[in-house]
Amino acid sequence: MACRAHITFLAFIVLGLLPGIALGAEPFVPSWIKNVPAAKTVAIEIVADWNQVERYRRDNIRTDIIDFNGYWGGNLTIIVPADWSVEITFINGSLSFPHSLMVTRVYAQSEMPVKLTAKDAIWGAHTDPPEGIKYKERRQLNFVALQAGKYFLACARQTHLMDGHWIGFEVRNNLDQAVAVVHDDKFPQDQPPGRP
Ligand SMILES: [Cu+2]
Repeated sequence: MACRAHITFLAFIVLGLLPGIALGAEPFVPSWIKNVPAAKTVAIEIVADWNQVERYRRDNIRTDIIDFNGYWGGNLTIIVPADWSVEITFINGSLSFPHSLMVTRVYAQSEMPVKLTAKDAIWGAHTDPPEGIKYKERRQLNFVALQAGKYFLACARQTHLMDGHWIGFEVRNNLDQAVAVVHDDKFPQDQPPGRP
């Protein structure tokens, strides 16, 4: 009897720990997402090559990873409520390359176009010009998240989509605020974390 109670107790401990174990996949609201539920609006700030700057600062080394707020290749997904207005401030933080931002459909790696063009933009949502803006330039990208579903936020510069310059974007019904989810299985542990 004492043994069974002990096992039950252990089971409670294990169950209690599970949310902690899964913490990396928990939705969270990072500092760069500001929700205004009363206005059904979310303001999002995205810096291209945020981590390139961070890597230079830490190690003075160059990497081939191009990112949005330190995330790339779908290792982060931004999820916004359906019908909300999305106001993205896009800033190019790259010392090396022009970058842009575009809402697109989901692409498997094998079907990614060599280069995205304006007609690939869902709801016409892309920064101008699609070829990219220069270091420290910024653009405002405003659109309404009209249709629930899964999308990409991708860079339309040259081969950047194929090179991993994209993150997940999802529009979801019955969600009370915009959140982000980090996919730890796609995030190498030797890389510095993304923008908190
Ligand atoms: Cu890019």
